[in-house]
Amino acid sequence: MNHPLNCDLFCHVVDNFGDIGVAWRLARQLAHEHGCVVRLFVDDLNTFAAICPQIQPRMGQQTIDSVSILPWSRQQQLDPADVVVELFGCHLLPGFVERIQRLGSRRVRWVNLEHLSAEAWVEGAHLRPSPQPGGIDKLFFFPGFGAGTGGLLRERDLLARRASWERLPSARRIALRSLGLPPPPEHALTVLLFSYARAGVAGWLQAMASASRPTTLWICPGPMRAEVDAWLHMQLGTGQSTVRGSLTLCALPFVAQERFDELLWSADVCIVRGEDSFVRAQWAARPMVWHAYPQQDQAHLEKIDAFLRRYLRDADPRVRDAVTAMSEAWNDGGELVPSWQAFCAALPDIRAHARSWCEGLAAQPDLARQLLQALGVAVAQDAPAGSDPRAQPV
Ligand code: TRH
Repeated sequence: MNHPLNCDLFCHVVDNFGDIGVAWRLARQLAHEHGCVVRLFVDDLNTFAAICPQIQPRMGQQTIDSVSILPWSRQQQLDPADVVVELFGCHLLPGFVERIQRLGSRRVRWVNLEHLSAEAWVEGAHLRPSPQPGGIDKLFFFPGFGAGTGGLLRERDLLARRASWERLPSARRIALRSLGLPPPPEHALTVLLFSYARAGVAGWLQAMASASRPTTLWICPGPMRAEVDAWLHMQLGTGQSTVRGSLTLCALPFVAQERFDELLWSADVCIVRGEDSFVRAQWAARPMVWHAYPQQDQAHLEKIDAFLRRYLRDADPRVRDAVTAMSEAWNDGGELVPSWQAFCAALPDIRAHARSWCEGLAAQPDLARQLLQALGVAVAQDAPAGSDPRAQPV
């Protein structure tokens, strides 16, 4: 065959922004870096519009950034592409599944892209075929942190872009100004807060307000705004800032996903959540606190443990203890102040650790490349500018 690879991506938005956040990143990367013809089927265009403001939720089909975006129901009328990727086990409509089955596995490669976990079992489950009725296999593809997993989403130029941004002294000021935010006071510690609901932050906010070093806290839209408002005894509107002692608090607007990295790069400490912001904080090489998606059966505790064991394997004991204590305190809802103070005291070492972790991760091939390779698609080496990056079905 001599046509660019056609890929269908399917995203069911369960909640929040991570499902579509991951789908949108992968869709763009397949189109831009591998020349794939990508259709992205989404069941919630309103949520999509939050991370991609060009989306018009009332419009049916639309093309943005070389990706065709289609409402979920359109799968009823279309034939499957060469590659069909279900994100996070979302279920395709029966008619579409029947068409995959009719065409067979020589024509359609069917993948379930799973959730990210650092747990060891992932390596055994990655690339396992799951036989489906009709004699076709669905391939389980697991992102992950090591060899034997599908890796992490990382655009080809991401680390170079971050490096140029960091070299530009005015980059942070320009980014903040464009969001209507004042520059932080000189020598302030800057903290980006994008976590799930977490009660009991009053002591932590008070500790930052009473500290000798100024802190600027950028609060992303989400449930933590109410916690902060309760401590402030006022409602901090989007774009507004207020000062309490050494602490400046700013309520951020929701930014387009393309600009989210700049927020992480602007911060000294990133408090992130879920999957995508968690991964981006690692590519930002910033000290971070990860708030894992809370699960009813407490399965997230295993995930946190597995991640910390990997992340801190080569860390010195001070970094290990400080990061572990802060992460546990944030996730289990316990007292934050002692852990936060120890975390801040160890920050230069944690920063150095975050950098070397990021470099180590960057040595593994990125997820989009690994996905195509797992499907037997010939993928160009990191192509020099101007070369033809088109992935083709084999
Ligand atoms: O939003 P999340 O909690 O998403 C998810 C979902 O809960 C999902 O169901 C679950 O499967 C998954 O986590 C584990 O957190 P996450 O993954 O960090 O996704 C947030 C996305 O929103 C990410 O792509 C970054 C983006 N974002 C913006 O584009 N602009 C913003 O201003 C902010 C704060 C985030």
